[in-house]
Amino acid sequence: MPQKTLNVGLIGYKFMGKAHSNAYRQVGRFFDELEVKPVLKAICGRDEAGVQRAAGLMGWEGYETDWRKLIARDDIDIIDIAVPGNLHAEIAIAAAKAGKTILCEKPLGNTAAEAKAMYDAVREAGVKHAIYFNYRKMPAITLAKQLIDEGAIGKIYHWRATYLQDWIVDPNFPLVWRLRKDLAGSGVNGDLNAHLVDTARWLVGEIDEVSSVMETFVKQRPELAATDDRMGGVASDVMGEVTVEDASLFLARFASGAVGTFEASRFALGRKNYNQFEINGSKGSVQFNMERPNELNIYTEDTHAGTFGYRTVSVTSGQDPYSGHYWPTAHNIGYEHTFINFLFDVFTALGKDEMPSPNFYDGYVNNVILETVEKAAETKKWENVPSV
Ligand code: 4PW
Repeated sequence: MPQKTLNVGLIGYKFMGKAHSNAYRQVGRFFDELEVKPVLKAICGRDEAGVQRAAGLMGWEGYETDWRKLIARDDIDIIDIAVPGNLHAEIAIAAAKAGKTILCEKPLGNTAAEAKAMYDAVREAGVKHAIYFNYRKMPAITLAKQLIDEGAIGKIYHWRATYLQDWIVDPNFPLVWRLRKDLAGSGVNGDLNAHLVDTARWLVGEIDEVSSVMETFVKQRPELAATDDRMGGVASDVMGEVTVEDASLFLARFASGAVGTFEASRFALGRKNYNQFEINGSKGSVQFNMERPNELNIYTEDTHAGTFGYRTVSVTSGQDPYSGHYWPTAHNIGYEHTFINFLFDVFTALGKDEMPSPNFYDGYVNNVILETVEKAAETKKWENVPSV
């Protein structure tokens, strides 16, 4: 039985709202040792019929159509922000002033300045905060982190990562919010590189300098007539400007001396959610691909002579991070579990009155790196990542 509960108010009810709602519903069921558990108090969205339907579907006690009203409610402890980036800063700063714990989708801000304002606001208010860099919580990635921390890979030389998708290759795919700078802040840089940057910072360390190239392949698309709760929508017959990049590639030097490559694109036909990285160290390598999320490929030099090569490990056993809370070995888990695991860590931290991780600091540093990547694409020079 939970000893304590915290009431959640979630803003946003489409793709991310669904992922977060599901995680709030599941976390206490699979992680029954949690001492503090979430209550799905209210979900918020502008379209009353849509948000009411989502509330019923996902099991929220009630709904609001104005986020300011949600934040003003005394019975809400946690504000969860799962809306496009243009609203993150305003909502987070208001929630911090109201003394709420804040969980926010990535990227934290649409600009580094917004992210700084958000980080300053939570520190000033003394509230707890976290950012949904959910892939850290994929058991195979957490296992990679453990192996690195134990020294199994040795000194890291290379980080080589791609985040590739292909859902906007069709030039008639409409101008959804992810393709509009005024709403999303950037294209694949904030949407996909943000994840790679977070994983890289977690596994390899801080990034000192970058050089980059960005490209927008399709510069005009049909305006959006109607949106869906995945990543698409219905095209209208009016054309509009694409104001973000379709591809963003960059080279990086890490403070540790390692070097890295990052490639994010939504024009990689055949790659659906190819969030993939390889790390090469002095003693071995690890490789992960989100399209095969339960596996980690591991190479170590201490293998028996004559049997060298990568081994594919099924990261699903009771000894593996998070996995013992779900099913027997090799009864796989997936994308939605990254959010459940994230909330397990968040509620564990809140139960101990500790700051969850990753949090707004990680979000702010991430935004600063992404902005430096944008700058380097413009100057066509190596750019130093400003220290925060
Ligand atoms: O954050 C990213 C999203 O915007 C996700 O990790 C994948 O790409 C899934 O949806 C989009």
